[in-house]
Amino acid sequence: MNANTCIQPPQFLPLSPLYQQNFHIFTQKPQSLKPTKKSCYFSIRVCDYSFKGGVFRTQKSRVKCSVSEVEEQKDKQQKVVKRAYPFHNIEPKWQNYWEKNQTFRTPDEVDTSKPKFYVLDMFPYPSGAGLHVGHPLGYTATDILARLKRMQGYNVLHPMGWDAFGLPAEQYAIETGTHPKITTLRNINRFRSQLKSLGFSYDWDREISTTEPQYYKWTQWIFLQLLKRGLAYQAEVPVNWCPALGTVLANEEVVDGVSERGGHSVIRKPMRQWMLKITAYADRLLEDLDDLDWPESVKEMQRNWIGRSEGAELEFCVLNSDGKERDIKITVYTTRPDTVFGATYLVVAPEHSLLPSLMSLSQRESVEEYKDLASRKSELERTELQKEKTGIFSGCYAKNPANGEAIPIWVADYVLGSYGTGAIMAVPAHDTRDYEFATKYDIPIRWVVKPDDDDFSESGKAYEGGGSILNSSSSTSGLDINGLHSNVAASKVIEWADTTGNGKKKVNYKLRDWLFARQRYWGEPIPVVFLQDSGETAPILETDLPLALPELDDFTPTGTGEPPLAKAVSWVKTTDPSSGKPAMRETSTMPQWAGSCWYYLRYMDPKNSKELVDKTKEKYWSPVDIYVGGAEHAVLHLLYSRFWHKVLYDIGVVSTKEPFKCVINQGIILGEVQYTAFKNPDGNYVSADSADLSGEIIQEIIPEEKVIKSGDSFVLKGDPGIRLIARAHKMSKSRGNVVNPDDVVSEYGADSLRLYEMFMGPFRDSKTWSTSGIEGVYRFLGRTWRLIVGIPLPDGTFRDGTVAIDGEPSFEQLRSLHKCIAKVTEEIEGTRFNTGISAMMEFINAAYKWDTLPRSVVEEFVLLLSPYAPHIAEELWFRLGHLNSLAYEPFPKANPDYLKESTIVLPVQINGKMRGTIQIEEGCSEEDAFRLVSQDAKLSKLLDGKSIKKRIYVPGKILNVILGPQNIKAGVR
Ligand code: ANZ
Repeated sequence: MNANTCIQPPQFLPLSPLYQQNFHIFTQKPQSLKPTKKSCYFSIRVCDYSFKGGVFRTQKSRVKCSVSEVEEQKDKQQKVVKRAYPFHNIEPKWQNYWEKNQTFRTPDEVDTSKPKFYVLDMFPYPSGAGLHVGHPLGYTATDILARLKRMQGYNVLHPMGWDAFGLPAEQYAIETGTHPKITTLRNINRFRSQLKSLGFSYDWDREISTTEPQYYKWTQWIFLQLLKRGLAYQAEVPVNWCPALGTVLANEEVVDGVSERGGHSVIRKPMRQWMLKITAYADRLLEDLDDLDWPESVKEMQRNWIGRSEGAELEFCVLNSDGKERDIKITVYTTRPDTVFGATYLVVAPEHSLLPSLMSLSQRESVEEYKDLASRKSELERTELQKEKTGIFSGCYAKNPANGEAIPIWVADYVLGSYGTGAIMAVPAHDTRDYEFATKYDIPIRWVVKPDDDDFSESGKAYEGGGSILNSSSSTSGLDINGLHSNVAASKVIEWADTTGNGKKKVNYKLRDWLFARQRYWGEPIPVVFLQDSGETAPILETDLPLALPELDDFTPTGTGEPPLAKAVSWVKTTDPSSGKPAMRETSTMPQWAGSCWYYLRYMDPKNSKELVDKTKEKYWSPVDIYVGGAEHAVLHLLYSRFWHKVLYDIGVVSTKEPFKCVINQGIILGEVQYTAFKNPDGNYVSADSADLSGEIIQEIIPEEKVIKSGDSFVLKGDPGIRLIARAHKMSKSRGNVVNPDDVVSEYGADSLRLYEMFMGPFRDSKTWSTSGIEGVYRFLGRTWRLIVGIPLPDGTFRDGTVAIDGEPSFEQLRSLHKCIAKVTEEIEGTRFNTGISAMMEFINAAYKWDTLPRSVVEEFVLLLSPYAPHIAEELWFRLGHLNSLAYEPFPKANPDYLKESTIVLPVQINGKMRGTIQIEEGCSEEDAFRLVSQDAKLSKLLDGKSIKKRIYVPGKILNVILGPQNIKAGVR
């Protein structure tokens, strides 16, 4: 490279778009220019840059510039002047360096004697909107951990990929005809380049996408293993069917019972679907939760979702119109067998299989009508406690086995067909839903449980607790539980039911089998065929995987309820691979959850064409040590992947029972706080506490600069009597409060964005975005830069090296440093990233007061900063004279000698002037303090060979050494 070439344009130029162009920049400050009188042009000194052969060539000359050109340049330079440090040069430089040098590549074969650390982000769905500021929150945290662990000598696995099948790309295809593959690829490219611009240390060689056939080959393979073990089966299940659109809709496409697109009515219609038997793993999924280092709230949500309940199934014989027993029995599931004498009616769900044989002729029409109505409601709507209960009498009775009473059988949608047995014995005295229902339809209420601690009174609501049993004895059935406590009574009823053939003990789960099919195009094809003659199901051969998604131009619904894949006629028509008989392919695809169930395994061995993951690699890297993502995945994603992982464990593919040792949920980032003032219709402000919000009132958004804090409230600066409402909202396009990370990066740099997101507050909490907050961390980085590199030169640029010196650090400097090391390390390891940053800020504040900046101290600090702000840290490291990246430098270790709190930093003066400090123990004598001064490398030099006139010592506060007069002349000042 010769003298007038450089790899990059000068640092005060705008970034990338200019990289490929030739241009000139002013070397004369436009602010200082005055136009020549005779023309409207300026004659100005410039430096010409041309981009050739990958380098910029420079040549100095003079050009004529128009007024507007000069104005534009003034604007640019003003912006440049505002930059606290040249992040716009540093960041792309180090991103290129890392990429070129494959700095973060985790080799396929690692030294397995070293400890491992697998830190994983929940991989994103690459939406068309690009990255939002919520993404970098989790990604920065994992990146800090990954960088720390690399520096601590671990082999680190830190990958990224794309959960790229899904509805939006398909809907976009329906609207525009653009193939989902194209949209997905475009979005992935955008996400990737945005992530790279934030300097995350991912091993990009391990990138995966769930939509790649080489990836979904293994998703399909897992499905075949499930099928082989009877864990995948087909069943008739209700789906959201929209007759007007002629398609099945996903739950998220149905809003308030109508289709999101077009507002057409949607009904629940049974269709043959693939199901996965997750219920077979319910107990293990529950038990193994206990040992996981996960948020308690997430574990509790999973426990509730699995919803294990212990109770009994009891049989109620159906009676015919003259009261005789028919040979149909209704089995109910109850968790309160102790209340059986209080069962005054039965309820069957509208979809109960026995209902057709129960309805009396006179009730048939109304029951059918009711069934139709119920089919339009979601399960959530049906079970909502506040909703008024509805139902219809079936026209038929059953016998309560405990007391022989004939009780009516009702049909009501608050009982779900999919839980328990789809039928209940209703005990209105002790179940709120039954109480409301019985009161509405005038059904008898019989109290059978008396609370222990209360005077019993038949109050206007159900009593749901336990107590002693009353009204519960029958000579016909031989069952008598009167006076027993609920628990004992329940066991006795189960025992009685068991011996008399009226029922048995039963454990139930809320967890249902997983509906594993979508009537969609953009998903993994299910690798089975149906024989044309028998309709029998046959798996495709494992050697034929992947079963690739066929190309399709038309993604619109078929109108018949058949999935869009049915349109790929030549693909659908096939032969059974084992018998050679004609067969049809399955046209439903897998749900979006499928690909994300096991991706963490593929990262361990992403290119293996023979196995899902190599056993040795899996054994080394499993389990994921830290998994970070949003709390919205607390249940489904985490439960589904735990289920698949356990199946893979059972078949020997993985070596651990659980996939994720530790899960952390990052908080959400809300938009900037908005201040609202209220005005009367006459236009005068009214305080928020006195505003009548139900009356006519005008709301006005007040800009931040017109607001001040007063106590716990916010008030108008101009009129502190007017209290405002301060509220942060979820970021959304419609509110216009979305912050785009690209804008933040171009204005403040990626390091500031990373640092700010970590500094906003505790990692797990919700936080509000604040522009002044990002300016704060940006200033901190600027201060750090200026401390180490020095102040800018007159033209705004910085020198190449640093201002650090090679001298020995003082005790005080080492103490500041080691306190900072201890705090930063402890806080990163405890994922309290915000307080780690505060410690670094304190260090920089302290360092600004020092006379010297010893290199050894600065270098350690730069290493400490590097996981948080890697670009600036790499550049400082480079300027401190290191040729290689700091990514694998040993992370500093705190020396406990410098952390002792019983020691005091004693300022030392010589002839009344501050010359340094020494570290003394509390209660240290003057003699000992002076001895430490004479042993201190820097201070002892100032005393060398000098006579001492006197010493002034204020214990624990100061030591002043006064030298004889001849020494003053000698210039010890
Ligand atoms: C009689 C009874 C008396 C009940 C009482 C409760 C209190 P968990 O804990 O959720 O399992 N139930 C059973 N199957 C149902 C279904 N398919 N749809 C709606 N409700 C159903 O709750 C079990 C209880 O929920 C069962 O115990 C049953 O009502 C009701 F004082 O039976 B119980």
